[in-house]
Amino acid sequence: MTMNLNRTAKSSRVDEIIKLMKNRNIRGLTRAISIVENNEEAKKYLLSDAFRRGLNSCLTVGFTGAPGTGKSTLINSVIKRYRQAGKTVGVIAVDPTSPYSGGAVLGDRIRMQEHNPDSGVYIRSLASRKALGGLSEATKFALYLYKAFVFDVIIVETLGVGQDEIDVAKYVDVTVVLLVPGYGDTIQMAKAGIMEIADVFVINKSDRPGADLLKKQILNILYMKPENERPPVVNTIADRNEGIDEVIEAIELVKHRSASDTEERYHRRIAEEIRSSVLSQLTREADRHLDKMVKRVMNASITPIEASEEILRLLCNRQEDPIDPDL
Ligand SMILES: Nc1nc2c(ncn2[C@@H]2O[C@H](COP(=O)(O)OP(=O)(O)O)[C@@H](O)[C@H]2O)c(=O)[nH]1
Ligand SMILES: [Mg+2]
Repeated sequence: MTMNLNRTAKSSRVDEIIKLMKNRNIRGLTRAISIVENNEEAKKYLLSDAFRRGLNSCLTVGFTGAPGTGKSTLINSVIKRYRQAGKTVGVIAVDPTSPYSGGAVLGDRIRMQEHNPDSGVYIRSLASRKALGGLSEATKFALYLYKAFVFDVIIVETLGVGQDEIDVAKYVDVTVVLLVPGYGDTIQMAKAGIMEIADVFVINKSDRPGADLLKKQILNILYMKPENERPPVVNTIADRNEGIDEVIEAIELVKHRSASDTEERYHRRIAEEIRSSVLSQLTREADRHLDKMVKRVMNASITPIEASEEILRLLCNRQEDPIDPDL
């Protein structure tokens, strides 16, 4: 009885959020993101609804680069330009310290600077607590929700360290990589696999010495790519609003480059989503057996490999409706 009541309460809450989202009431988006962040059970209904209704016509752009390269500053300038063109903009800031508000208080995770939702801009930073699947999964889910809410442009600012950048690049249409002169960046990015994910290179802080040299180095590396696949390289001085139109033009150019590429990317993205969903569910299920198995390995009754095989057997036997492999 109690169970049923709970379930009814839960689904009416989900329905209400979905309704708010459909009416483009920002409270719906805010609540949906909180549910996803807290990893509540209701998240799967919200995400499935968001995926069904989400528009692929929203342009999604990731801004990535080491901390301090000027991502937040550049994004602020880009937002202003898009607003001047009458476009709505949603921003997902994975870095909670991003200065999108003059008076931003750390811990106040909903920030709207000179931008606020009534003005067509919504900015939210994601909690950086460790979630299953990492921050990139939270980002991906937030992207679903933003697309369902519908913005003309959706911007993701990543933290600028580690694997998350490369993961996030899979979920956005265009990845903009920021570099600044004088840090030996070319070597760093070659190491981090950044060259592969960049659709546009921005050399920010071009007021500093070495900007031209860095541009030359990047162009040299890109020279090997066919011209129609070569990422544009743009110089900017973000805190003076210089080069912003060129950044937007470069983003548009990449977005419209080739329909077949877009199709292929979409295919890869869906494959990745299915796989990561399968893996995270499997991980969750497998974790339930871990303690028991660790003990058995420590008692020397089985080896870790045998333990993993036994867990897989347990998971397979749980399956109630085996799917016909020929289907
Ligand atoms: N000299 C110079 N400083 C800049 C430029 N763009 C941003 N900054 C400064 O660089 C610092 C880091 O910028 P921020 O946008 O927070 O970097 P993020 O960590 O990549 O988001 C701030 O103090 C900015 O004012 C630029 O083009 N030239
Ligand atoms: Mg920032």
